[in-house]
Amino acid sequence: MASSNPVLHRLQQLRPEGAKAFAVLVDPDETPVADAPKLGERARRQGADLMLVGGSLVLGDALDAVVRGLRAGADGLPIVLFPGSARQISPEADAILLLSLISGRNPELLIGQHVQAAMELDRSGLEILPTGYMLIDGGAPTTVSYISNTQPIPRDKPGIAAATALAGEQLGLRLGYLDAGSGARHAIPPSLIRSVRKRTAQPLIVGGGIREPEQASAAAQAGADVVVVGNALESDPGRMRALADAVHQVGPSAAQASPAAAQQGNGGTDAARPDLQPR
Ligand code: 1GP
Repeated sequence: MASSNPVLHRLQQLRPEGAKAFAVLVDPDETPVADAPKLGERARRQGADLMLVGGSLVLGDALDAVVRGLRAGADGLPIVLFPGSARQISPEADAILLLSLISGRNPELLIGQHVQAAMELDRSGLEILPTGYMLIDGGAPTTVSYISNTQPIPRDKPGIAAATALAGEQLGLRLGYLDAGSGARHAIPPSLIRSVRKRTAQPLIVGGGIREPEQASAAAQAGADVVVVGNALESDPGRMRALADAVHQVGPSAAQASPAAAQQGNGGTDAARPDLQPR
């Protein structure tokens, strides 16, 4: 029987399988609608396992059209909304990260926006992924810390990050997301990821300031189940394959990860790519 929460179900399977996923973040304001199918196709071909769509400040009204375009090109890759506000809901996506900004103390982002969005979300048919969202200091103020009017967790305080993530899990949130913010000067230190990973069982998403395959690999090795890259791909889409491979190589060997993929003759590390397609 098909799971009623297919995306969550697959994300929860990553850790027991020892597999790692690579997510491409798409900012709908930076993506012309006409380019979306090409972008979706590139993500599919170059090793992405899912696409996140959103931004702290989405000013345009092309969200539905961008998601439709991505879907046309991405051919089955899950498309998950990563909203900066209650206005960023599109029933065209598969799922939505319902973010509680648990590193901050801004009630709007802990419950206020959620109340505003609740009825629309209920009607949307989107799979809802309740997520403990934690901003970690990335070395300079980012759009998200400014817009959210919250202070990030200091990058040298892994204990605070671990306790915050654990509190989120105890509150019933299903995913954790450690974010240094888009375009962060420094990615999140592996030691901080490791301490959160040690204290929590929920799937852990990590992003912000990851530009090089070595950084993506370090985040996955430290315990990220999903590694997210946005900015670096906007400026250089050509590096997608290397980033995806770096993440997948941290997972199990190709044959263990996906015998089906190996049989289909997918070359290289594509065989180690987890199957995150909704089913
Ligand atoms: C930001 O985690 C994401 O919310 C990705 O960050 O754009 O810096 O890759 P980058």
